Amino acid sequence: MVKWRVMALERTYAMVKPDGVKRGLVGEVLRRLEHKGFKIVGMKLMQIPRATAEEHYGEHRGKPFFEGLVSFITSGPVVAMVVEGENAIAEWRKMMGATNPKDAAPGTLRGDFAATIDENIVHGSDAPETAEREIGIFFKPEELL
Ligand code: IDP
Repeated sequence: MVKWRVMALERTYAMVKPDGVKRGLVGEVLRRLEHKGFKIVGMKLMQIPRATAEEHYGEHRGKPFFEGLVSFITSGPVVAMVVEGENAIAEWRKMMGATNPKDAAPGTLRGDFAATIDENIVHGSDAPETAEREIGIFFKPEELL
């Protein structure tokens, strides 16, 4: 039986979190994205305002780690990116590795570089609707080239 794999050209929101920027991992993240063949269509270094962080992580509001998460993500500059490629959403999530670095496979960014769930280096949208929402939070249409 022939199995068809549906490929889709997608855009996802990718971010190097403050710990990744502080630890000098921006180049490593970009290297992996470019080697994978992804196109960077938007990119900026920014300090996320608190209200933006609360909106971005809105689904976690009310959870015990929410305040810590917002404090952490606003604690220093991040590199915000829009990445385009075939199945970019799922592929970038694979490259990141599991949310908890203890479960992240070797060869993934979190598996190779992160130690704790609170500071796990990178972010990536988890679904097409999330990607659209997150890209809209961080980028104006004219910032995507
Ligand atoms: P993701 O970053 O892999 O998409 P999410 O579930 O969206 O994971 O959670 C967002 C971020 O919140 C995670 O990257 C992690 O830093 C933090 N987080 C998620 N769950 C926990 C938890 O149980 N304790 C502490 N931090 C958490």
